[in-house]
Amino acid sequence: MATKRKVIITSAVTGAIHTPSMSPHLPVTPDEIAEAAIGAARAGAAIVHMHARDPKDGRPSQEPKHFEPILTKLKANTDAVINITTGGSPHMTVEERMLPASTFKPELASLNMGSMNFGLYPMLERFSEFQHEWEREGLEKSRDLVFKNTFADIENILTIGNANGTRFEFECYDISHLNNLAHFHARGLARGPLFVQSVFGLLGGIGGHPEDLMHMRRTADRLLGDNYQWSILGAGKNQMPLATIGAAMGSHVRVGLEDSLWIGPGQLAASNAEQVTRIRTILEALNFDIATPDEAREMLQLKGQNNVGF
Ligand code: KMH
Ligand code: ZN
Repeated sequence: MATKRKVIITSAVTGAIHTPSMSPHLPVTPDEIAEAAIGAARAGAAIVHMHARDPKDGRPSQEPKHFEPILTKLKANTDAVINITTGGSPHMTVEERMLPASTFKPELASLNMGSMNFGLYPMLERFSEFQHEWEREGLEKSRDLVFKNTFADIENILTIGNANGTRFEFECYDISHLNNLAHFHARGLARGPLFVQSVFGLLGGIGGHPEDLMHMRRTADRLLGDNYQWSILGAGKNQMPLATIGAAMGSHVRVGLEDSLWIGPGQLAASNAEQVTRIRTILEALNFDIATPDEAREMLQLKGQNNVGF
């Protein structure tokens, strides 16, 4: 009997790109963030990609004390794979950014594969009213900001992750990032199966055109051969169309309010779960199965949720 391909859905729950004033549905407190992730997992996300915020004013935070209540609640209420960010926010130092993943030793952590411009300031044209001054300031400062991910930074994060048995979601925002990943793979520091999250449509990275996706795919095939599992993250309005094209070509998918606040033109998503349900419906209509957390663990060779540090 023919078997259906299993697609891993990742939901990126709160992130650092969007700010609390941009959507009333963006989770901010530890409890809201955990509930949003649990909802996404129940809707079909095998992986939840986690950032934390300071509940005082919703500012992105990499302080372990802000992650701990979220992680504890998630572990008690879902078997989803927990993926902790090492990207944090581009405004933070790499040392700050690494702290939650090195403290909590998750099954999976994100790893950004190159330094880049990270232009969020165009959002100032769409959002003018902010509850907190840090929101406007952060967007404004992104005109003159380098998201720093040098070879030394990447090597550091890989070394810590490898020692803790943490595997990585390799976030590749451009073709050069695939070259960097192939370099670390050849050195034995990035270990397969490589989970390649190709990111489209962020200002500073590759665009969000289907041709960009094709070019990423061809290049990843050429550089990484059979050593990778491919996933698609389209930012903003690219989210659902690129996930659909990618899935039809063999990819896994990532959705979530971190990467887009929207469910349709001019329509805010009411929750992370709503976006997961939308892509799940599309995937099932394409005759794919949705991978369970344990199936994702097997595909990505993860260490298991009993072997984390929380
Ligand atoms: N929102 C993504 C485009 C990270 O957490 O390491 C960036 C991201 C970075 O996910
Ligand atoms: Zn993230």
